[in-house]
Amino acid sequence: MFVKLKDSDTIAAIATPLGEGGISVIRISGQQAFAVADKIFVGRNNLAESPSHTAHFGRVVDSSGSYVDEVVAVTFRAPNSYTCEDVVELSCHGGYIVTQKVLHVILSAGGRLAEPGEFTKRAFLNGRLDLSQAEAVGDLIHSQSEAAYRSSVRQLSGELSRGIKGVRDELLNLSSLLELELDFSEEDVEFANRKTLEDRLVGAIGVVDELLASYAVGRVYKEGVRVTIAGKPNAGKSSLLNALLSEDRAIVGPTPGTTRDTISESVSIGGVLFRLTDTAGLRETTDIIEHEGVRRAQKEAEEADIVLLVMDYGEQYYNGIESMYSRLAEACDRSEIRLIKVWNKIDLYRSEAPRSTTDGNGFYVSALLGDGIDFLRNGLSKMVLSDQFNESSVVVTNARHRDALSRAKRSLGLALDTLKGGKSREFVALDLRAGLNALGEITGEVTTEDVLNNIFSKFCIGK
Ligand SMILES: Nc1nc2c(ncn2[C@@H]2O[C@H](COP(=O)(O)OP(=O)(O)OP(=O)(O)O)[C@@H](O)[C@H]2O)c(=O)[nH]1
Ligand SMILES: [Mg+2]
Repeated sequence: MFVKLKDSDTIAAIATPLGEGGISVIRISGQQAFAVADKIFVGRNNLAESPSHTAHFGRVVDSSGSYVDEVVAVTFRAPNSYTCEDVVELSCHGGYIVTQKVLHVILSAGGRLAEPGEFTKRAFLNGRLDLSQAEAVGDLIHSQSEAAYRSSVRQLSGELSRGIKGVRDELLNLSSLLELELDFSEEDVEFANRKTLEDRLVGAIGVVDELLASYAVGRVYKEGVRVTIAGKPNAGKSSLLNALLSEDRAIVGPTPGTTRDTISESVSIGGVLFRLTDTAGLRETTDIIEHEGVRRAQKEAEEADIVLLVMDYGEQYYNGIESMYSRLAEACDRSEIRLIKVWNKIDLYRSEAPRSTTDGNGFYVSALLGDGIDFLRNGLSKMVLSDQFNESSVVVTNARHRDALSRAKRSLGLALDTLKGGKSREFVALDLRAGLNALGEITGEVTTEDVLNNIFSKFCIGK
């Protein structure tokens, strides 16, 4: 599949966030970038005649020559720019109205307003970035934790691309050997030893498998860990949420049933983003609204990575706690969710509560006073970090990439089966191609306009 460059329009957009600030940057890119900029820029030098990578002080004027703002224009000549096209960046005063005015003047002078992500899309179409790197730019901008930041920087540097390229090159070799054989099929020659072919295919599937497996960690890096706080009414779930967030986010109250809906907040612990959800207490209820709250609580728990089961420490010997725990444990087990017991209100049971803040039976905290909370925080981040791959392994963080890898794995598996079954080489070659194409989708060697639009429409305008 071939994607053509959409057009040769010269595009412009505000590249900095809207609002008040020291400066705002407006970016112009395309064949006419210098011509458009020179129509509105009055300075000592003509920009079109200035060398690349130079800064010029001047004024922006509208078509009637009226003063709009004082700016610094920076020139970038193709291909040495973000988009690989001619680019002029104007730094004007950072204010909502002034920035809009400068942009408006540029658009009147022949620029077109850029679509979301269009600058990065052009960088991709012009070959400066591959698709997974372009996606990393978006991830980098959106990253909300140290882990998300680190994984997007690594992807931007081309780490995933290199991993994919390694397998693709290997498969391309195999594929061309097979296709060569097909060309000579009359003579029934074998260019590649079957066993070697099989081994190399198994090796490639292994690499794809490893990349697929890394998604479990990659998703956590990018989207955070979903933690549901569950437990009986009044156990102190909302208090625990507040303690973990270090703010009074959820309403806490002495009457059971205080929380009726779910409340979610994010917090970064040990560089990893955790999405904490407080839920309504788990019990059978007759109140319709609370009943709905409980239903949502159960649903939240099903979609979590970790469930914190909050229990009043004093209730440990009472009936019901164990059966609630085992019911939840069964459900969590089925869905591979980690269930952690948090015994709360230890301040009320000083004489009997264990001295350590954690043991095999869970964590011991006082959500009210903050005792043991740091320990629980540490425990949560360690749990996730111990799942991590080592720093040097390539991590897949994007669902689109995971999907492409799964399809590649399926096709390569079929190719291997066919090869082992001694069936026709045509089929092996066909499946191998399908696998190659699926891998090519990740880096964008194989792509469609729809896929690109879908990816870049999620970017902001100006990126
Ligand atoms: N002494 C003590 N009281 C606590 C502690 N944690 C919570 N409480 C109190 O227990 C009561 C219930 O706390 P919440 O945080 O609202 O409990 P919840 O589990 O969210 O309750 P529901 O939303 O009704 O299910 C409040 O009066 C809290 O102040 C604690 O560690 N020690
Ligand atoms: Mg509550």
